[in-house]
Formats: sequence, structure tokens, C-alpha cells
Amino acid sequence: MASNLDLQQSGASVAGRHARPARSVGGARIDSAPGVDGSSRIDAASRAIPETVRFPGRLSQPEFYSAAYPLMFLSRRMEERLLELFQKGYVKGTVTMSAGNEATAAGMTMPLRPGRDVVALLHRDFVGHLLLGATPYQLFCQYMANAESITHGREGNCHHGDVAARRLPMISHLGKMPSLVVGSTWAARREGEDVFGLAVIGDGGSSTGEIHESLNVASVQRVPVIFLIQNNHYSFSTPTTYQYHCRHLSDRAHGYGIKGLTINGLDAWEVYTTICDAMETMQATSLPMIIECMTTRLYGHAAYDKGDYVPADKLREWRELDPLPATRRKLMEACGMSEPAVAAIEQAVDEEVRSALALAMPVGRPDPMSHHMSVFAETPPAVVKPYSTPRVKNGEAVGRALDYLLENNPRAFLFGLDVGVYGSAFKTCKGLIERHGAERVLDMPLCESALVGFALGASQIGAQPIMEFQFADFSTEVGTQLGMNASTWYFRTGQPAPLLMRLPCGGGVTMGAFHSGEFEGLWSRFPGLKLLYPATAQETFEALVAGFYDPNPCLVFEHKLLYWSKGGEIDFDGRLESLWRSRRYTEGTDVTVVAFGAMVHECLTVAGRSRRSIEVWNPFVLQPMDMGPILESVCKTGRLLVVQECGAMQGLGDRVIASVCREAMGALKCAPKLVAAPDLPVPFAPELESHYRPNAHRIEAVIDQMVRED
Ligand SMILES: Cc1ncc(C[n+]2csc(CCOP(=O)(O)OP(=O)(O)O)c2C)c(N)n1
Ligand SMILES: [Mg+2]
Repeated sequence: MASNLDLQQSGASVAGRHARPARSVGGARIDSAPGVDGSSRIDAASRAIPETVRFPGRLSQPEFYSAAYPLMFLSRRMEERLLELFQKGYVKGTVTMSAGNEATAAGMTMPLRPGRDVVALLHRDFVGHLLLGATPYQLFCQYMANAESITHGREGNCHHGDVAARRLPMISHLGKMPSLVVGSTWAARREGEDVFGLAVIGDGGSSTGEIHESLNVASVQRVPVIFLIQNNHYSFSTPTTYQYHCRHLSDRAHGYGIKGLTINGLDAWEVYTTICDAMETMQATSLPMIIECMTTRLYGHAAYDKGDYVPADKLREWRELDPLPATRRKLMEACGMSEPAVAAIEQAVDEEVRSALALAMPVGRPDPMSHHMSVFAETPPAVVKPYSTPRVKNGEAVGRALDYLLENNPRAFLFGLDVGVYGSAFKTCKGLIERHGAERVLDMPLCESALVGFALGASQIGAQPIMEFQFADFSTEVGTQLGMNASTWYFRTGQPAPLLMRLPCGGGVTMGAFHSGEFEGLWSRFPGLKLLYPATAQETFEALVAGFYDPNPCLVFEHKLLYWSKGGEIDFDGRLESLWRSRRYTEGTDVTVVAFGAMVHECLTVAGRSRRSIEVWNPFVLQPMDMGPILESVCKTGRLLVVQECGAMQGLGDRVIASVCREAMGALKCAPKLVAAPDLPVPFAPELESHYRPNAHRIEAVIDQMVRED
């Protein structure tokens, strides 16, 4: 813990050491902005952020105010400039002003240790970014989306952070970041680190489902995260009377078996000391807490909103309570500081704003021709431990792969619903908890979206999550978290997001519309996800291993019907690179048949009995799909049939056909055909379902027709 003396020695006796990151504009700190190419990533250990006087050491009031006020003033001044720049067209997107919220944002951030504690800030936490290491220059660049912007222009405004320093970048979808904080904090503490989390949410965002999910997971798993609710009485134009019915939002803590407090968010010292106290409490209990800060919003929701729906007397009252002048008065009282001394600080801040802006304004625009934009982190070629086993069923191959991954990767963990003692709904995880322990095979609450967020957060700390969806159908619960947050993570932050997601899928098991879907078509619509769909025991093992070691979010579709009905030997030589390829099962000259999942076996039945010469392929890697070998095959046979289990509009068959038409139209002897289910939900009764699902008989008839046609 530093003393007053330290503060004086640092040469920042007025602004305090907290102000230092904000002062270091230009030069080295700008170079260290996270880059997508990975070359300029910040190494958390070598960051220039000073180990400031933070929890468990507490600042005295003079220390606190002399550190907080200049940063709050800097935040206000910068946002005023950003608003002007927006009106002049220099700032893109919008500006969501923090004015009125600076005391909450500064007080909650001051106790955190950058690079250690995990935090997800929101759109009114500008000062929090400054406090935790973002420089004014970087922030101006970010808002102007220029070539030096923190996200390299790939994302805008407040959607930035510093993953290596554990400041996770917000996404627009409110309520989605806290689960990441829970996952990161959990993963870091599992490694023995003394870490806390801070997850921020507004009164509006507090109504989202995932806030409940995240609080519940944090509470069940005993993860010390502060859920800080910034209650500024409005969600855009919606007053809190239309948002919730309880007295205080913190009252909800009771439902999670945790502590909740509502405090005055306009008093920076009160916020700061409450957070310090909370950290001490959480150190003892390991439980999360809810801290609701009653705060204000002095502008409209964003640059485009006048906020004229706020009654005039309320706005007048809020202006009178403006935390900036209030903190200024406290600074003078606590430090015995004169008016000219405070004015000198403000002048220095103004000068800093001017010089940061003068540096940022001439920075060029990002050049789309030379700008590196990739949605996937590169997969370095690697060789891992080989594995082989005599014949096993496909379902058992899943268990073998999971066992192999847990055995060889101490930071891997398997989690989901009923994967522990029960061994998962299809028993694919049987025995894993006995072999690897409850610390690594975790039964989690029923909340798929927060679980994906949890996995994404954990992955940023070096943990290697393997998540099981009980059924692929429940993946529709995670549209935002997987399809927008995890999938874009590398693009936005330059950091890999290595997640392995297992989706038991498909019909033929008489389980109806909500337990029989495949969903590979849906998930292929989100750039940044990799999709694998194995059909044999060998492929099942390979898909899980490939997906696990890949630095991107990977979804493995496991057809449930094949768990019991199919099997084979597994012989894996350890070379990962060679796994990412399409699979050919038979050679033929009459027709190329491309099949997905369980349809592979229907097609192989046909190939085995038909008098036609049929070449059966499984793309296996559905995204990014390598069409090269399939195109070659079609050029040889001149005919293409695609077979998928799901409805014509729901799968990837049309995409394969479109690609062949684009690239090899001239080689086709007849129009390509698609055998698919009708576009209906999967019907329940066995008679209806077997009529709905494509089968060998239909496939054979279409092949005969295609070969007869020319
Ligand atoms: C899930 C979701 N729905 C809608 C929006 C659009 N939106 C952006 S900010 C906002 C208001 C948020 O209010 P609150 O959580 O109280 O935060 P405040 O802006 O008041 O700080 C809305 C509706 C969003 N970002 N996320
Ligand atoms: Mg609000």
C-alpha cells in the first residue's frame, strides 16, 4: 500500500498516481494498443500501468479525491469535445455521455487492480477506461474510428477494452457481458489468483434474462463478482416505473442468497469505500454481491437524443446534484486545496485534452486495402499425443475424446447440464467426473446463454472450456452470446476465443420438434464460428480434438442417432492440421453425393447396393467449408446430389449447390439435386418422422433419375 509519501515521490501530488495512465498520451502506450494481427498485443505483465494504491490498501480521502477528481474532470471535458466532434462529423456512430455518472464510474473502478481484476464497463463509464489504462489519445482515436483506434476501426465508440489487461470490451447487447466477467474471474481464481470481478449494468439492462443467469451462476459457483447497477432512473426514454416493480433493484440479491446494497452513486467516496468493503466481504464469502448506485444522466440517452421527456424539475434537481462540482468541493475540503490550485489542475487537464486531440485529429483513416480484417485467429500447425482404440460406438468416441482432452490439458474443463454424476443425457460423459473430478467436470445451472458467456470469459484467462448443449435445439438460446459475442471476439479484440461447443443433434429418435433439430445451417450464418459435423467414430474423435485445439469458437454437431447405431476404430496420429478436411468414403464416376451427418450412412447404403458408381463425400468442416475436393469430384462425375436431413431452407445443401454452379457449371451434365426434408418442424410420431426424414430409398431414386436424365 502506498502512502502520501509515495504519491509525492511519484511527482503527481495533486493528480495522484491514478492519473498517470491518462497522462501518457502518444509514444509507447499508443503502440501497445491491442492488434488483431497479434503482433502488438499488450502483455499484461509488462504493462506500464503503475501498481496503484488499490484494494486491499485503501486510499485516504485526500488521496482518493486528488486521484479521482482530475480523472472525472478529464472524462467530462473529453466527452464534451467528443460531442462537438460528433456534431461536426468527426466522431462516428454516437456518443453516450457519462455526465452525471462520473462519481459512480470513478468510485467503482478505483479499487480495481488493472491486469488482475476483471471488469466489463458500460457506455457511461468513460472515466473507468481512463482510470484503468486507456489514454485520451487512444479514446479520441477510437471514437473517430481512425487508423489508430483501439479496435483499429473494427468496432466503434464505447465498444473497446483491453482483454490482456482484463478490461473486457462491451457489446451493444446489454446484459451479455457479466457472464464473461463471472467466467474470467472463476478461471483466474481456479488458478489460485486473488481476483475480483466487476460487472456493470444499467437499470434497463437489469431486466435482461442473462443478468439473472449470470448472478445465479456466480452465486452457485461462488465467484466474487460485484454486479454494479447504475440506476440513473431512465433506460433511454423509459423511466424505471416501467422497468421494474421492486423497491430497490438490489433487493433481488435475496433471491440469489447474496448481499445487496443501494447507495448514493453521486458520492464518489461512498461508491469507492462500498466497493472496497465489498471486496473484503467477498474475500471471506466468495459470493457475488449486487451494489445499486443511484446516479443521474445529465444529457439525453445519446448524442441524437435531447432527453426532453425527462421532466424539467427532475433535470434541474439532477443538475444541482452534478457529481463533478460536488467532488471538486470535496477535493478542496479534504486536501485543504485552494481555488487556484484546483483551477491549475483543470487547466492542466484541458491542456492534456487539447494535446491528445491535436495528436489524434491528423491520424489517417483506416485503409480498407491494407487493413488486416480476419474473423478467425490463425491455427498454428501442431502435433499432439496420438490415440488409438479398437472399435467403439460413436457415442463412446465422444467420451474417449473428452477423456483424452481432459487428461492431456490440465486447464481444460467440461461443463453443461447433467454432465457430472449422470454422465450427460446421452451418457457420452459417463465416468469423466470420477476420472477428472468435480472441479473439471461441472454440472451447471440451466442457462445456456450465460454458460457460453462464462466459457468465453474463462477462455480469456487461459482456461479451455468444453461445453455440452444437452440438445442442439437449446443452442437457439445463445444467439447473441455465441453468434455475436464469441464469434466476433477475435475480429474485435485481436484475442483468440478457443471454445469447444458440443451439440447432440438430429432426428430419427422420436423426440419431436424441440429435440431433433440439427441447426448447422443456422450457425453457419455467423462469421467467426467453425463448424464440424462428423459421421463416424473416427471423425467424432477427430472433430472434438480439432475443435478443442483450435483458437476459435468451434461447434461440433454430434448426430444422436449415430451415438448407438454406428461405430468403428479410432486411430489418430496426433497431427491436427490434417483433420480440417472433407472426407470421401467411396470412389465413383457417375455421381458425386455430398451428405451431412446421419445422411452419410443413408448414402453409403445406396452406394453399396446401387448399380451406379457413386462417390460419397462428407464436407465434415462445414465452416469454413473447403469446396476444392468436392468441386474436383463433380468435375469428374458431372453430377451433384446433396443430401441433408433438415428442411431444404434450413441446411447447407443449397450453399454447396450454389458453389458448384458458380465454380463448375460447365462440368455439370444435369442440374444438381437436393434431397432434404420438407420445411417443417420435425414431426413427433414415428410414422410422420420417418416420412419426413430423407432415406436411402429416396436418395437412390433421385440418383437413378439423374443418371437416366442425360
Ligand atoms: C438487449 C438490448 N436491447 C436494446 C438495446 C438498445 N439500447 C441501448 S442503450 C439502451 C438503454 C439502456 O438503459 P440502461 O440499462 O438503464 O442504461 P443507461 O443508458 O441508462 O445508462 C437501450 C434500450 C440494447 N443495447 N441491448
Ligand atoms: Mg438507465
